[in-house]
Amino acid sequence: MKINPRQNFPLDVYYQQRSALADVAADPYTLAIIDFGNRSRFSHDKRLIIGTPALAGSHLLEVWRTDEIPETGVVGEIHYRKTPSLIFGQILMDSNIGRIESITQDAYRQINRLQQELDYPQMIRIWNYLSWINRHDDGMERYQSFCVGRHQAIDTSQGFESHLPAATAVGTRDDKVLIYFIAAREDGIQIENPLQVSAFDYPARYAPKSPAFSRAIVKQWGESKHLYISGTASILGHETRHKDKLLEQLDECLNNMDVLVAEAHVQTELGINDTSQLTAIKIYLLPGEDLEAVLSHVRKRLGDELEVLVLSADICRNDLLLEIEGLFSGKKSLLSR
Ligand code: 3EB
Repeated sequence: MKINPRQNFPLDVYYQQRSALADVAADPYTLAIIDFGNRSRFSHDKRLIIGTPALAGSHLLEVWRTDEIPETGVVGEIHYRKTPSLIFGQILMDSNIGRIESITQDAYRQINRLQQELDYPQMIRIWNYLSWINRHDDGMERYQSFCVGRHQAIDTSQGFESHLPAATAVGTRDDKVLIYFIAAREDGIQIENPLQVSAFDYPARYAPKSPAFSRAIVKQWGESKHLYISGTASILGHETRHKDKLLEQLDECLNNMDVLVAEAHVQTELGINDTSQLTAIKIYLLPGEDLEAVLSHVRKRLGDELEVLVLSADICRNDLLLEIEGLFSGKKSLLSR
């Protein structure tokens, strides 16, 4: 099995057939391999297995590759690989050791310390996979406890809202808290959605401390630009739309993503116009919802060019049936140049 030719950028993200795993894992330039399964765990072959099982796209691996051989290390509970321009880190904690708030606070403090010590101060993109996200502990939904813990741990000095990473926060049905991220020496460009209240400005009823993330980030990696779209839901303003209506929620997510891609293009000359031109999307779908209906609607709307993964997950508001994140890793604009 031949693996894709390397592009000489500080970071390249692409999808590869699962049958190429051995080659990808043996490639010294591989930073990480993202895979999905029943339980969150680290694997010895550079795979990070996320406890949101793949309902569609299970033949694919997401591969992160660099232009310099990364150096591996462990600080506290964080396992990382770094190059001179970026650091990829992952932390896996047991959700039963305490409250989600304190676990989150601990994880984010460790991440923050790592960033300071190794000098990668800019968080670019972060994923949070939380055990039973809709469960109530201490009179609060776990997602809300997560928001409080995160808020306590991050730097909230003047103007911090304009430097927040793109993020995903969804629920698994295992007993883990898994967080992984990419941080850099230099900042990305924040993209917000004019149709949505910025999450960091949400009213307090969604969480006592506001969700600390940007709607999307454009990051320049050498000559290449990436777009990272946060988990995007059927939310207008700050309110959920189309309760209990799966395909209407799907359309609202995709509309929000189209707006973010268009904003990103206007602000950064990204070179793509809408969601169909992204490299890949990950659809987090509530268990029991109609997978085939989602897939056929997505293909009808977006065509066949982009990779579509559908992952089984709980969504942070219990009136949401799905949430979608997006990635553009620069390939198509390069090919069309
Ligand atoms: C939303 O728009 C949906 O708290 O890090 C999406 C992505 C959501 C990230 C987070 C939450 C987070 O509010 C929820």
